[in-house]
Amino acid sequence: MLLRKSPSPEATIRSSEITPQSVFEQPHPTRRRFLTGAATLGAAALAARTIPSLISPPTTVEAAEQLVTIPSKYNLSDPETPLAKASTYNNFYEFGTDKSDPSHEAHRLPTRPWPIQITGMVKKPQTINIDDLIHYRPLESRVYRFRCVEAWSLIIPWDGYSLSEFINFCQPLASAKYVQFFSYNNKSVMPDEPSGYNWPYREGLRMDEAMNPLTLLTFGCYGQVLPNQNGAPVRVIVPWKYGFKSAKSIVRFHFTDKQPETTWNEADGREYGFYSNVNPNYDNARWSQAHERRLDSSVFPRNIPTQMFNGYGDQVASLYAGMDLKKFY
Ligand SMILES: Nc1nc2c(c(=O)[nH]1)N[C@H]1C(S)=C(S)[C@@H](COP(=O)(O)O)O[C@H]1N2
Ligand SMILES: [Mo]
Repeated sequence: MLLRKSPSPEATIRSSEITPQSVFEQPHPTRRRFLTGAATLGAAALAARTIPSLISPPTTVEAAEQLVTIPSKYNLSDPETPLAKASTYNNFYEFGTDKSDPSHEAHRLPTRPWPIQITGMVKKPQTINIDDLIHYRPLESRVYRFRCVEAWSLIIPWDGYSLSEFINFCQPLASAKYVQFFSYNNKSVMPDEPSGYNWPYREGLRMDEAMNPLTLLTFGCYGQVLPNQNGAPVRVIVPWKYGFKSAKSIVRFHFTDKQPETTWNEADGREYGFYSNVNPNYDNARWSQAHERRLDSSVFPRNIPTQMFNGYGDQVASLYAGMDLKKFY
């Protein structure tokens, strides 16, 4: 096998400590199900990181089972957006442009088998499979602020590990300065994919952004596998940038020395810059970005002041020292 298997979470945290701690810190129904699951599976199954739901992937949120995750130091204490909201109000244009389209259409996405290509400026280009990627490192549950350019925001517990761990596995050459993400693209399961864009969906990060420990290679949310509409079986989450930087359903990681093309920058470079850091002082061509609306079970006005870097300035502002963020928007 190409990927080295992860040490189990028990290597650093005893299984007896994992569940009570995460349930205590993040009480919600999913974690309570996790408790039940852990009791049924037992410590041996947990140690082997058995994830039955990933072998035959669920097609609905209700059917999705939990992932085995360990708590993270990156958690926010803000109240979480209900899963029912986070999984029914989505942007996943390949499945249609209405916010409700992906939750109706994305069940067609075939999430197994799911080969992932590693290409470009790496020591050795190769293809790996999703299950080896999931098992590579213990998954952390990280409650992140997530902010879309259209000014809605959510608080979501994402499950994954730092993208940096995977990039180190890829062994990029020293000359590689960027990593580009390619999403799955297949007209036969995406009949409503709008014309006027160059598919597949592409996004990218500068290497130091990609290596920042906050950038999450994400396999689940709310303690279960990602609903298809949220980017199953693997996506990135870049919490200090607008949502479109967080590419869904990734099939290829490409390393390059040139700033890569991205779908939204190509579609409208005036509105969507390569960097797209959350910035209340810099407006999108059509909207003010100064305030946001927290997506919740009821409709709220756009009355929350947006924070620079989505509130993650302590961890990421240094990446942009000396850069004019109005020029590099
Ligand atoms: N492949 C792909 N990834 C994508 C998109 C898309 O249309 N296609 N939309 C982006 C946008 S605009 C946002 S706001 C987020 C939404 O993620 P969520 O539906 O999990 O909240 O996904 C991003 N990733
Ligand atoms: Mo977005």
